[in-house]
Amino acid sequence: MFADTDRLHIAIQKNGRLADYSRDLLRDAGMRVVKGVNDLAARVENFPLDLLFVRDDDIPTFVADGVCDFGIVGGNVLEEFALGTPDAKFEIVSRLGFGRCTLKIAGKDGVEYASPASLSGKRIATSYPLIVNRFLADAGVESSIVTMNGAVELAPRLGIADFICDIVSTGATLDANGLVAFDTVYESEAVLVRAQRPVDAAKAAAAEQMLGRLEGVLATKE
Ligand code: PRT
Ligand code: ZN
Repeated sequence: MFADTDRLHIAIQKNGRLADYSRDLLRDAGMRVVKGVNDLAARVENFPLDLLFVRDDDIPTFVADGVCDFGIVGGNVLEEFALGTPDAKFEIVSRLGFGRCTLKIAGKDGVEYASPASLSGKRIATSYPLIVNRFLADAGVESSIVTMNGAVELAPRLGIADFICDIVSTGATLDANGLVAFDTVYESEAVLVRAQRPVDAAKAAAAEQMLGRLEGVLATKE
């Protein structure tokens, strides 16, 4: 399927918080998705577009490497990738208004936090070490970052870290773990990201047409 270079390719999350929204956005833009030959990919029957279903973490790589022309991914995931891959060639085309969440510094209820300076010399557990590192550098604070790929909210109780920096939406997870949010590190929502590489005229025209339709859908949701 991906040898078919005449068609546009968009990477979207296979399962998870962005998956349904991403499919709905494409559907609302008039893309009729037909079932794929496998569960990794699907074809749009009325537009030269193929969908690739992947883990959200892989979407920036697919776009930056030019395997896909577009991707829909959380701004937080894209930002972490961009900080680690400064030469990556991509651009954010639109903010999509779903998947909103905030990366927050949190700690045990009762821990003292007045400003980022309170993090000095402390251990911070997070899945977003580069975003946290930038936050600390901007504040001129030195802390040690403990990178965890999941269950970050358990770190203070396990004695692995003094603070965490994790995604918060309702705050229920922090609550359930006896944690309190102290500071905001990054505000996120899903974004449409585009590879920056030359494509032929037909593909470029299809891309513009798709972007026009997506903008139309987004405009009705503002
Ligand atoms: O399988 P795959 O790797 O593709 O998915 P994933 O499990 O890594 O990601 P997924 O589906 O959980 O999240 C995808 C994207 O949704 C994230 O990268 C964010 O951009 C966005 N998003 C929006 C969130 C949340 N809201 C959110 N609440 N991602 C995660 N959470 C977590 C949060 O960390 C907490 O543990 O959900 C839990 C509940 O949050 P509260 O505050 O409502 O309790
Ligand atoms: Zn993921």
